[in-house]
Amino acid sequence: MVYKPEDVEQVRKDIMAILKNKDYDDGSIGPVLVRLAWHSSGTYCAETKTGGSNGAGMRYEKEGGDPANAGLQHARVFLEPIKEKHSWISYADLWTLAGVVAIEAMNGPKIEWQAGRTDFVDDSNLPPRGRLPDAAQAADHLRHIFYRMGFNDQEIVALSGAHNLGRCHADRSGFEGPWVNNPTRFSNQYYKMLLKLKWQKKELGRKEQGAEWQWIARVPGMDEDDEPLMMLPTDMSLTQDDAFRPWVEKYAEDQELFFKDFAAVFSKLIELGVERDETGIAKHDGKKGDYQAA
Ligand code: ZEM
Repeated sequence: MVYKPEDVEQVRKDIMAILKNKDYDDGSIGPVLVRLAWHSSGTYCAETKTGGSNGAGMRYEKEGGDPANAGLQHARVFLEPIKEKHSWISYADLWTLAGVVAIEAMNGPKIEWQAGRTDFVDDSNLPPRGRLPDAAQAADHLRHIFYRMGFNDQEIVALSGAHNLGRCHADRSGFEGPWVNNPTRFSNQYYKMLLKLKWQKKELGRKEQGAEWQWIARVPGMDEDDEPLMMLPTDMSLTQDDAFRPWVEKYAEDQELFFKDFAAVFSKLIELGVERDETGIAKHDGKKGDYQAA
């Protein structure tokens, strides 16, 4: 056993205690913690067995300072007092656990989480930039990125349902606004909104950030002055692709199915590349791998 169960329980409680924050975004740091867990894992390449949550490479500028990770320093700073209090836990374990605890606390499903990641990486063996998805693109790009990690079409649509949570920030990604009306409560609203609302293109003109335009819509009853809901070009591509769309429809209809599939795929995401030895510690031999093959 890597950690004592009662110690992990205490970390979970300490994460729960910092989630509500009235001065931050929509009143919760939960969404940005979920994004931290995802970006720490989403660098994985199944072919070269490089990247993934083991190692916590975002501690280094080369990965942490990647424009794709803009804003995640806030999540890491929020977790720092917990790391200081429980210095035995690795950052790699803490960041993935925080995502899981946040989803559960925001009314989402229970997600299986296992310990054992280590902070073995340093500046010399980080995955290259460019492995995370680019929101300005479409279905082909999503397949290119997520197939590399070992996901299929159904899993891509299920994972995208995390956009029920949180928002885009003009000063981070260049996109702006929340996907749903209550972005701190996990649900299948994202899929419902994708199918139900009348989406219109809005020019953003943030070319240097790769955010030239996005989709916006208002739910009936919303004022012209209210902040509209938004969708990224990649979000909308899920409704425009023949293999993705049936899953959007299923998840919009059946929240229970979405929760079940999301729990499975999120735990698969945070396990990518984490192979444990007989003591439960994640191995990293050979993980220095071929980082040329991004
Ligand atoms: Zn996101 N995501 N994401 N995502 N994401 C953003 C925010 C959040 C994409 C993407 O470009 C963006 C997944 C998949 C994909 C979350 C979770 C997960 C933002 C806004 C962008 C631009 C960042 C900002 O400005 O702060 C793309 C293209 C994806 C491909 C499908 C997956 C998978 C996720 C988890 C399972 C979350 C929770 C947020 C909200 C963060 C926050 O700060 O509120």
